[in-house]
Amino acid sequence: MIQGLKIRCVLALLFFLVAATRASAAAHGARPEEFRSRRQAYAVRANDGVTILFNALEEDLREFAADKNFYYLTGVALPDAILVLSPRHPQHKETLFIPERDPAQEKWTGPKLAPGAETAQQIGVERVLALDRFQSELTTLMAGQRKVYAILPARKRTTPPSTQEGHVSRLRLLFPFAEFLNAAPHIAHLRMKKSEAELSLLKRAIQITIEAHKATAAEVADGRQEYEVEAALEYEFRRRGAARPAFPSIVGSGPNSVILHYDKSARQMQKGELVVVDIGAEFEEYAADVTRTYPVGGKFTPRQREIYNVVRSAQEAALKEVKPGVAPNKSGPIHRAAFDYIESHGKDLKGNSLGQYFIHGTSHHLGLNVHDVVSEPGRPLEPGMVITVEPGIYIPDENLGVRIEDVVLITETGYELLTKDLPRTVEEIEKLVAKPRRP
Ligand SMILES: [Mn+2]
Repeated sequence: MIQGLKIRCVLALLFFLVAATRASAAAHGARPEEFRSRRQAYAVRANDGVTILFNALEEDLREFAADKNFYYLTGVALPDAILVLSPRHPQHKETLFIPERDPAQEKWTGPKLAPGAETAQQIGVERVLALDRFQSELTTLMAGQRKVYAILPARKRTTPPSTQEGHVSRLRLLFPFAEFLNAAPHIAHLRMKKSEAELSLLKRAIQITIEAHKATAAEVADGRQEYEVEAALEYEFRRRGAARPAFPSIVGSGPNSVILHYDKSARQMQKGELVVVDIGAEFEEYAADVTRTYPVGGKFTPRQREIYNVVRSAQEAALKEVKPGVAPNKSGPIHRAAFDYIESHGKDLKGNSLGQYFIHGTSHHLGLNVHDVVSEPGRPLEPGMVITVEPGIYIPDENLGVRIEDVVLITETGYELLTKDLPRTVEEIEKLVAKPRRP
């Protein structure tokens, strides 16, 4: 009996260890093998050249964050790192270049990964070499190749050039005879469909955002400042494990409720106003994006209720159109349904229809970026894609703005509402705001 018990204990311990390991792998989302398979899937699309990706970050970022394309293919956010994919090279298909460790610097900023086999093993990349070998190795990896895939600037050039542009111009000098092609749409093509591991991170970011909405709605009170609501929301993000807000939080009351991207949060709220709260937590690089509109003081006026319900029904009409095969852009049926509903219900103070006050699109993709990448405009939805559905009406003459934004995962037959745990009806919203708030 004792022996058996011991074995059972050992088995239980083993099981626990296995479970714990799996849990921690799950907690960190995708494992190295998944990042490797993403690189392989990418290389199939861009197999006629060498891809060079910089983990390039722009100066205006508050803290170091990953370049999302770079992160998507590597799972690491290492400053100054460069990934080279060379599918046609006889030996080396993937090489990551990272800076050598700097013990003096590490006293300030903590230990870093070192170039070498150990790091390669750990992150699952074939080779990890020191950054100062980049130029000489690249010449070898490029041998016989004419095409270079890199992230080419999407919009017109900025002055001074972005970090990414600077890197790419130096590459052009290095390989004056190469043909430069854009890697971005190929990575975007893959990024648009989320894997199970990605969905678990995205759902976590969304759940944190929902909890923040619920915990903070009661802060929307007469005489309070918008920044108090913002602070409470971001406190809830961080204490639930989010790294940061995925974008500047929008808390816009009264006249600010009609400004789509108002992010100053510097106004005192007054009873009888509406507040648009458009927020998203970032969890392990994945962004949520969920909007609710709350009445200050806890009661919608009859007019606010009327407009709110037009937006809510427009959202329902839009959701009915969400399924594989439709384009989620402004010319597709999702936006059309939302717009048509708004255009045909309710009036402004002059008796005009309300379509003119719905000035943005209904949907965007959501993922590593809050407005996630698209490989080509109007690409139809497929199972595994994640989009927002967010109609709104903004009437400046009435200081009346309403936006309701939810997130859906496209399934084989339609969609799954990922934000179902956050109330949307007038009555539920009023109840949330009326909850006792912290002193
Ligand atoms: Mn949005």
